[in-house]
Amino acid sequence: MSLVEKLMYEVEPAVRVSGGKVTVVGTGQVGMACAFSILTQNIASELALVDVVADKLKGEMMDLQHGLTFLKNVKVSADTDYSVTAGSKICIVTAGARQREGESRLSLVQRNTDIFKGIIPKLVEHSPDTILLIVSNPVDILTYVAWKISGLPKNRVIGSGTNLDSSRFRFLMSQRLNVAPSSCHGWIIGEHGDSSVPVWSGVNIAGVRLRDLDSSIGTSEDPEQWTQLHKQVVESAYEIIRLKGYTSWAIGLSVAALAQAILKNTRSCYAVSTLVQGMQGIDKDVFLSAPCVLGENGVTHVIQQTLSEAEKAQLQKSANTLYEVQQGLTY
Ligand code: 6V0
Repeated sequence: MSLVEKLMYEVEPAVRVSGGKVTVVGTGQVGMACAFSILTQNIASELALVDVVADKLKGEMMDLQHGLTFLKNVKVSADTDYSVTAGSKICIVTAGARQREGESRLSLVQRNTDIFKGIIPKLVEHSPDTILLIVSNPVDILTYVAWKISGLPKNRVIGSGTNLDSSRFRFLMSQRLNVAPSSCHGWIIGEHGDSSVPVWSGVNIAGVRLRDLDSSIGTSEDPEQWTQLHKQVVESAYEIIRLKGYTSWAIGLSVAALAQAILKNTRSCYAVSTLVQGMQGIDKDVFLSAPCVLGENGVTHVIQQTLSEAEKAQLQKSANTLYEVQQGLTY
Protein backbone atom coordinates (compact mmCIF):
# COMPACT_ATOMS: atom_id res chain seq x y z
CA MET A 1 0.00 0.00 0.00
CA SER A 2 1.42 3.37 -0.97
CA LEU A 3 1.64 6.29 1.43
CA VAL A 4 -1.15 8.02 -0.45
CA GLU A 5 -3.36 4.97 0.02
CA LYS A 6 -2.49 4.86 3.72
CA LEU A 7 -3.34 8.55 4.07
CA MET A 8 -6.66 8.71 2.20
CA TYR A 9 -9.63 6.56 1.20
CA GLU A 10 -10.47 7.17 -2.45
CA VAL A 11 -14.18 7.90 -2.70
CA GLU A 12 -14.04 8.84 -6.39
CA PRO A 13 -11.09 9.62 -8.71
CA ALA A 14 -10.29 13.36 -8.82
CA VAL A 15 -11.54 15.41 -11.79
CA ARG A 16 -8.65 15.89 -14.23
CA VAL A 17 -9.50 19.31 -15.66
CA SER A 18 -11.34 21.96 -13.68
CA GLY A 19 -13.91 24.33 -15.17
CA GLY A 20 -11.93 27.54 -15.20
CA LYS A 21 -8.84 26.49 -17.11
CA VAL A 22 -6.88 29.13 -19.00
CA THR A 23 -3.96 28.55 -21.39
CA VAL A 24 -1.32 31.13 -22.22
CA VAL A 25 0.71 30.45 -25.36
CA GLY A 26 3.99 32.39 -25.44
CA THR A 27 5.71 32.89 -22.11
CA GLY A 28 7.59 36.05 -22.99
CA GLN A 29 7.10 39.40 -21.30
CA VAL A 30 3.45 39.73 -22.28
CA GLY A 31 2.44 36.11 -21.70
CA MET A 32 3.94 36.06 -18.22
CA ALA A 33 2.34 39.38 -17.31
CA CYS A 34 -1.04 37.93 -18.39
CA ALA A 35 -0.35 34.73 -16.44
CA PHE A 36 0.70 36.60 -13.30
CA SER A 37 -2.29 38.97 -13.40
CA ILE A 38 -4.69 36.05 -13.82
CA LEU A 39 -3.08 34.06 -11.01
CA THR A 40 -2.90 36.83 -8.45
CA GLN A 41 -6.51 37.88 -9.04
CA ASN A 42 -7.78 34.29 -8.67
CA ILE A 43 -9.44 34.46 -12.08
CA ALA A 44 -8.61 30.94 -13.29
CA SER A 45 -8.75 27.67 -11.43
CA GLU A 46 -6.01 26.20 -13.61
CA LEU A 47 -3.31 27.70 -15.78
CA ALA A 48 -1.40 25.98 -18.61
CA LEU A 49 1.61 27.56 -20.29
CA VAL A 50 3.05 26.70 -23.72
CA ASP A 51 6.17 27.97 -25.46
CA VAL A 52 8.77 26.62 -27.88
CA VAL A 53 11.70 27.37 -25.56
CA ALA A 54 11.51 24.40 -23.17
CA ASP A 55 13.98 25.59 -20.52
CA LYS A 56 12.52 29.05 -20.14
CA LEU A 57 9.04 27.52 -20.04
CA LYS A 58 9.96 25.09 -17.28
CA GLY A 59 11.68 27.85 -15.32
CA GLU A 60 8.64 30.10 -15.51
CA MET A 61 6.34 27.24 -14.51
CA MET A 62 8.46 26.31 -11.46
CA ASP A 63 8.77 29.92 -10.38
CA LEU A 64 4.98 30.36 -10.44
CA GLN A 65 4.32 26.98 -8.81
CA HIS A 66 6.52 27.94 -5.87
CA GLY A 67 4.16 30.82 -5.14
CA LEU A 68 0.94 28.78 -5.27
CA THR A 69 0.88 28.49 -1.47
CA PHE A 70 0.01 32.18 -1.37
CA LEU A 71 -2.76 31.96 -3.95
CA LYS A 72 -6.16 30.32 -3.94
CA ASN A 73 -6.90 27.07 -5.64
CA VAL A 74 -4.77 27.31 -8.76
CA LYS A 75 -2.87 24.60 -10.56
CA VAL A 76 -0.04 25.60 -12.89
CA SER A 77 1.34 23.33 -15.61
CA ALA A 78 3.51 23.87 -18.68
CA ASP A 79 4.71 21.94 -21.69
CA THR A 80 5.88 22.40 -25.24
CA ASP A 81 3.24 19.77 -26.14
CA TYR A 82 -0.29 21.11 -26.58
CA SER A 83 -1.91 18.23 -24.71
CA VAL A 84 -1.21 20.29 -21.57
CA THR A 85 -3.82 22.81 -22.81
CA ALA A 86 -6.68 20.26 -23.04
CA GLY A 87 -10.03 21.47 -21.77
CA SER A 88 -9.18 25.19 -21.66
CA LYS A 89 -12.09 27.65 -21.47
CA ILE A 90 -9.85 30.41 -22.78
CA CYS A 91 -6.62 30.23 -24.79
CA ILE A 92 -4.64 33.46 -24.71
CA VAL A 93 -2.13 33.74 -27.55
CA THR A 94 0.83 36.05 -26.97
CA ALA A 95 3.38 34.06 -28.97
CA GLY A 96 5.38 35.66 -31.70
CA ALA A 97 7.80 38.36 -32.56
CA ARG A 98 7.39 41.76 -30.95
CA GLN A 99 7.97 45.20 -32.46
CA ARG A 100 11.57 46.28 -32.71
CA GLU A 101 12.36 49.84 -31.72
CA GLY A 102 10.50 52.11 -34.18
CA GLU A 103 8.84 49.19 -35.99
CA SER A 104 5.09 49.43 -36.66
CA ARG A 105 2.70 46.68 -35.57
CA LEU A 106 1.60 46.02 -39.13
CA SER A 107 5.10 45.08 -40.29
CA LEU A 108 5.07 42.04 -37.97
CA VAL A 109 2.17 40.49 -39.78
CA GLN A 110 3.48 37.66 -41.97
CA ARG A 111 6.06 36.56 -39.39
CA ASN A 112 3.37 36.13 -36.75
CA THR A 113 0.83 34.64 -39.18
CA ASP A 114 3.29 31.83 -39.88
CA ILE A 115 3.68 31.22 -36.15
CA PHE A 116 -0.13 31.11 -35.78
CA LYS A 117 -0.38 28.36 -38.42
CA GLY A 118 1.47 26.10 -35.98
CA ILE A 119 -0.42 27.17 -32.85
CA ILE A 120 -4.12 27.70 -33.54
CA PRO A 121 -5.07 24.25 -34.94
CA LYS A 122 -3.41 22.54 -31.97
CA LEU A 123 -5.29 24.69 -29.47
CA VAL A 124 -8.63 23.96 -31.11
CA GLU A 125 -7.82 20.25 -31.37
CA HIS A 126 -7.33 19.99 -27.61
CA SER A 127 -10.05 22.47 -26.57
CA PRO A 128 -12.77 22.51 -29.27
CA ASP A 129 -15.08 24.63 -27.07
CA THR A 130 -12.45 27.23 -26.22
CA ILE A 131 -12.50 30.98 -26.66
CA LEU A 132 -9.39 32.33 -28.37
CA LEU A 133 -8.10 35.60 -26.95
CA ILE A 134 -5.45 36.97 -29.28
CA VAL A 135 -2.83 39.42 -28.03
CA SER A 136 0.09 39.07 -30.49
CA ASN A 137 0.53 41.99 -32.88
CA PRO A 138 -0.77 43.23 -35.21
CA VAL A 139 -3.64 42.08 -33.05
CA ASP A 140 -6.61 42.93 -35.32
CA ILE A 141 -5.21 41.08 -38.33
CA LEU A 142 -3.96 38.16 -36.25
CA THR A 143 -7.42 37.82 -34.69
CA TYR A 144 -8.81 37.55 -38.23
CA VAL A 145 -6.09 34.99 -39.06
CA ALA A 146 -6.94 33.01 -35.91
CA TRP A 147 -10.66 33.10 -36.82
CA LYS A 148 -9.93 31.81 -40.33
CA ILE A 149 -7.49 29.10 -39.25
CA SER A 150 -9.54 27.92 -36.27
CA GLY A 151 -12.94 27.62 -37.96
CA LEU A 152 -14.49 28.78 -34.65
CA PRO A 153 -17.60 30.97 -34.65
CA LYS A 154 -16.90 34.72 -34.57
CA ASN A 155 -18.15 35.17 -30.98
CA ARG A 156 -15.36 32.87 -29.76
CA VAL A 157 -12.41 34.63 -31.41
CA ILE A 158 -11.54 37.90 -29.69
CA GLY A 159 -8.60 40.28 -29.96
CA SER A 160 -7.36 42.26 -26.94
CA GLY A 161 -7.74 45.25 -29.26
CA THR A 162 -8.09 48.78 -27.90
CA ASN A 163 -8.93 47.72 -24.36
CA LEU A 164 -5.36 48.71 -23.51
CA ASP A 165 -5.51 51.92 -25.57
CA SER A 166 -8.73 52.89 -23.75
CA SER A 167 -7.08 52.24 -20.39
CA ARG A 168 -4.09 54.38 -21.38
CA PHE A 169 -6.48 57.14 -22.42
CA ARG A 170 -8.41 56.99 -19.14
CA PHE A 171 -5.16 57.12 -17.17
CA LEU A 172 -4.02 60.23 -19.05
CA MET A 173 -7.45 61.78 -18.50
CA SER A 174 -7.14 61.04 -14.79
CA GLN A 175 -3.80 62.83 -14.67
CA ARG A 176 -5.33 66.00 -16.13
CA LEU A 177 -8.41 65.96 -13.91
CA ASN A 178 -7.06 64.39 -10.72
CA VAL A 179 -9.93 61.89 -10.74
CA ALA A 180 -9.30 58.11 -10.55
CA PRO A 181 -8.84 56.37 -13.94
CA SER A 182 -11.79 54.08 -13.17
CA SER A 183 -14.03 57.18 -12.86
CA CYS A 184 -12.78 58.71 -16.13
CA HIS A 185 -14.80 57.34 -19.03
CA GLY A 186 -13.67 57.32 -22.63
CA TRP A 187 -13.43 54.82 -25.45
CA ILE A 188 -10.73 54.29 -28.03
CA ILE A 189 -12.02 52.07 -30.82
CA GLY A 190 -10.87 50.80 -34.22
CA GLU A 191 -7.35 49.55 -34.89
CA HIS A 192 -5.09 48.81 -31.93
CA GLY A 193 -2.29 51.01 -33.03
CA ASP A 194 -1.56 53.95 -35.19
CA SER A 195 -5.05 54.56 -36.63
CA SER A 196 -7.14 54.07 -33.47
CA VAL A 197 -10.16 56.36 -33.05
CA PRO A 198 -10.93 58.32 -29.86
CA VAL A 199 -14.69 58.78 -29.42
CA TRP A 200 -14.59 62.31 -28.03
CA SER A 201 -18.38 62.68 -28.09
CA GLY A 202 -18.66 60.15 -25.26
CA VAL A 203 -15.79 61.23 -23.00
CA ASN A 204 -17.34 61.92 -19.60
CA ILE A 205 -17.02 62.02 -15.84
CA ALA A 206 -20.14 60.96 -13.92
CA GLY A 207 -22.18 61.37 -17.09
CA VAL A 208 -21.00 64.96 -17.67
CA ARG A 209 -19.70 65.00 -21.22
CA LEU A 210 -16.59 67.13 -21.62
CA ARG A 211 -17.81 68.05 -25.10
CA ASP A 212 -20.92 69.66 -23.57
CA LEU A 213 -18.61 71.87 -21.49
CA ASP A 214 -16.40 72.76 -24.47
CA SER A 215 -17.54 71.84 -27.97
CA SER A 216 -13.98 72.15 -29.34
CA ILE A 217 -12.64 69.28 -27.21
CA GLY A 218 -10.79 66.73 -29.29
CA THR A 219 -10.37 69.16 -32.20
CA SER A 220 -7.37 71.25 -33.23
CA GLU A 221 -9.26 74.41 -32.14
CA ASP A 222 -9.33 73.31 -28.51
CA PRO A 223 -7.15 75.78 -26.52
CA GLU A 224 -6.42 73.05 -23.91
CA GLN A 225 -5.38 70.60 -26.64
CA TRP A 226 -7.08 67.52 -25.17
CA THR A 227 -6.40 65.85 -28.49
CA GLN A 228 -2.83 65.42 -27.26
CA LEU A 229 -4.12 62.65 -24.98
CA HIS A 230 -4.94 60.44 -27.94
CA LYS A 231 -1.62 61.29 -29.56
CA GLN A 232 0.12 60.19 -26.36
CA VAL A 233 -1.90 56.94 -26.35
CA VAL A 234 -0.74 56.15 -29.88
CA GLU A 235 2.87 56.98 -29.01
CA SER A 236 2.94 55.30 -25.62
CA ALA A 237 3.80 51.78 -26.80
CA TYR A 238 6.69 53.16 -28.89
CA GLU A 239 7.86 55.21 -25.90
CA ILE A 240 7.71 52.29 -23.45
CA ILE A 241 9.53 50.02 -25.93
CA ARG A 242 12.21 52.69 -26.29
CA LEU A 243 12.48 53.02 -22.51
CA LYS A 244 12.26 49.41 -21.29
CA GLY A 245 12.32 47.26 -24.43
CA TYR A 246 8.77 45.89 -24.32
CA THR A 247 5.36 46.57 -22.75
CA SER A 248 3.94 44.09 -20.30
CA TRP A 249 2.14 45.06 -17.08
CA ALA A 250 -0.79 47.05 -18.51
CA ILE A 251 -1.49 44.55 -21.29
CA GLY A 252 -1.31 41.73 -18.72
CA LEU A 253 -3.84 43.45 -16.46
CA SER A 254 -6.16 44.32 -19.35
CA VAL A 255 -6.15 40.73 -20.64
CA ALA A 256 -6.84 39.43 -17.12
CA ALA A 257 -9.92 41.69 -16.97
CA LEU A 258 -11.17 40.17 -20.24
CA ALA A 259 -10.53 36.64 -18.98
CA GLN A 260 -12.46 37.43 -15.80
CA ALA A 261 -15.45 38.78 -17.76
CA ILE A 262 -15.55 35.60 -19.86
CA LEU A 263 -14.98 33.01 -17.14
CA LYS A 264 -17.40 34.61 -14.70
CA ASN A 265 -19.97 35.52 -17.39
CA THR A 266 -20.03 39.08 -16.04
CA ARG A 267 -21.43 40.67 -19.25
CA SER A 268 -18.99 43.55 -18.81
CA CYS A 269 -18.34 45.85 -21.71
CA TYR A 270 -14.79 46.24 -23.06
CA ALA A 271 -13.27 47.58 -26.28
CA VAL A 272 -12.09 44.37 -27.94
CA SER A 273 -11.42 43.32 -31.49
CA THR A 274 -14.38 41.58 -33.09
CA LEU A 275 -15.70 40.93 -36.60
CA VAL A 276 -17.22 44.32 -37.47
CA GLN A 277 -18.51 43.55 -40.94
CA GLY A 278 -21.94 45.18 -41.33
CA MET A 279 -21.38 47.66 -38.46
CA GLN A 280 -20.74 51.42 -38.71
CA GLY A 281 -20.76 51.21 -42.51
CA ILE A 282 -17.89 48.67 -42.67
CA ASP A 283 -18.41 46.15 -45.47
CA LYS A 284 -15.11 44.21 -45.25
CA ASP A 285 -14.57 41.09 -43.14
CA VAL A 286 -12.09 42.64 -40.73
CA PHE A 287 -11.66 42.65 -36.97
CA LEU A 288 -11.60 46.04 -35.25
CA SER A 289 -12.34 47.13 -31.71
CA ALA A 290 -15.76 48.28 -30.59
CA PRO A 291 -17.38 48.16 -27.14
CA CYS A 292 -18.40 44.51 -26.77
CA VAL A 293 -20.43 42.75 -24.10
CA LEU A 294 -18.48 39.71 -22.88
CA GLY A 295 -19.85 36.56 -21.34
CA GLU A 296 -19.12 32.85 -21.07
CA ASN A 297 -19.68 32.38 -24.80
CA GLY A 298 -17.43 35.30 -25.76
CA VAL A 299 -18.69 38.41 -27.54
CA THR A 300 -22.49 38.36 -27.37
CA HIS A 301 -23.30 41.97 -28.30
CA VAL A 302 -21.56 44.99 -29.82
CA ILE A 303 -22.66 48.41 -28.59
CA GLN A 304 -23.83 50.66 -31.42
CA GLN A 305 -22.09 53.90 -30.55
CA THR A 306 -23.37 57.16 -31.97
CA LEU A 307 -20.37 58.16 -34.07
CA SER A 308 -19.80 61.29 -36.12
CA GLU A 309 -19.37 60.95 -39.89
CA ALA A 310 -15.65 61.71 -39.44
CA GLU A 311 -15.27 58.92 -36.86
CA LYS A 312 -17.07 56.44 -39.12
CA ALA A 313 -14.85 57.48 -42.03
CA GLN A 314 -11.75 56.87 -39.88
CA LEU A 315 -12.99 53.38 -38.98
CA GLN A 316 -13.73 52.57 -42.61
CA LYS A 317 -10.27 53.76 -43.59
CA SER A 318 -8.67 51.45 -41.00
CA ALA A 319 -10.91 48.62 -42.21
CA ASN A 320 -9.73 49.12 -45.78
CA THR A 321 -6.06 49.21 -44.73
CA LEU A 322 -6.40 46.00 -42.70
CA TYR A 323 -8.35 44.33 -45.49
CA GLU A 324 -5.59 45.08 -47.98
CA VAL A 325 -2.93 43.65 -45.65
CA GLN A 326 -5.10 40.55 -45.13
CA GLN A 327 -5.35 40.03 -48.90
CA GLY A 328 -1.55 39.76 -49.10
CA LEU A 329 -1.25 37.12 -46.39
CA THR A 330 -0.60 33.45 -46.95
CA TYR A 331 -2.03 31.14 -44.33
P1 6V0 B 1 8.59 38.06 -26.25
O1 6V0 B 1 9.01 38.45 -24.86
O2 6V0 B 1 9.60 37.97 -27.32
O3 6V0 B 1 7.79 36.70 -26.11
C1 6V0 B 1 7.28 35.99 -27.19
C2 6V0 B 1 7.27 34.54 -26.79
O4 6V0 B 1 6.65 33.79 -27.83
C3 6V0 B 1 8.65 33.94 -26.56
O5 6V0 B 1 8.74 33.32 -25.27
C4 6V0 B 1 8.80 32.92 -27.69
O6 6V0 B 1 9.59 31.81 -27.34
C5 6V0 B 1 7.35 32.55 -27.89
N1 6V0 B 1 7.09 31.90 -29.19
C6 6V0 B 1 7.60 32.21 -30.41
N2 6V0 B 1 7.14 31.36 -31.32
C7 6V0 B 1 6.31 30.49 -30.68
C8 6V0 B 1 5.55 29.38 -31.10
N3 6V0 B 1 5.52 28.99 -32.36
N4 6V0 B 1 4.83 28.72 -30.17
C9 6V0 B 1 4.84 29.10 -28.87
N5 6V0 B 1 5.56 30.14 -28.42
C10 6V0 B 1 6.29 30.84 -29.32
O7 6V0 B 1 7.48 39.09 -26.79
P2 6V0 B 1 6.41 39.88 -25.91
O8 6V0 B 1 5.88 38.96 -24.87
O9 6V0 B 1 6.96 41.20 -25.52
O10 6V0 B 1 5.27 40.15 -27.00
C11 6V0 B 1 4.48 39.10 -27.50
C12 6V0 B 1 3.50 39.63 -28.53
O11 6V0 B 1 2.52 40.47 -27.91
C13 6V0 B 1 4.15 40.49 -29.63
O12 6V0 B 1 3.57 40.18 -30.86
C14 6V0 B 1 3.77 41.90 -29.19
O13 6V0 B 1 3.81 42.80 -30.25
C15 6V0 B 1 2.39 41.66 -28.65
N6 6V0 B 1 1.85 42.72 -27.79
C16 6V0 B 1 0.53 43.01 -27.93
C17 6V0 B 1 -0.07 43.99 -27.18
C18 6V0 B 1 -1.51 44.29 -27.38
O14 6V0 B 1 -2.03 45.28 -26.84
N7 6V0 B 1 -2.23 43.51 -28.15
C19 6V0 B 1 0.68 44.70 -26.22
C20 6V0 B 1 2.00 44.38 -26.05
C21 6V0 B 1 2.67 43.41 -26.87
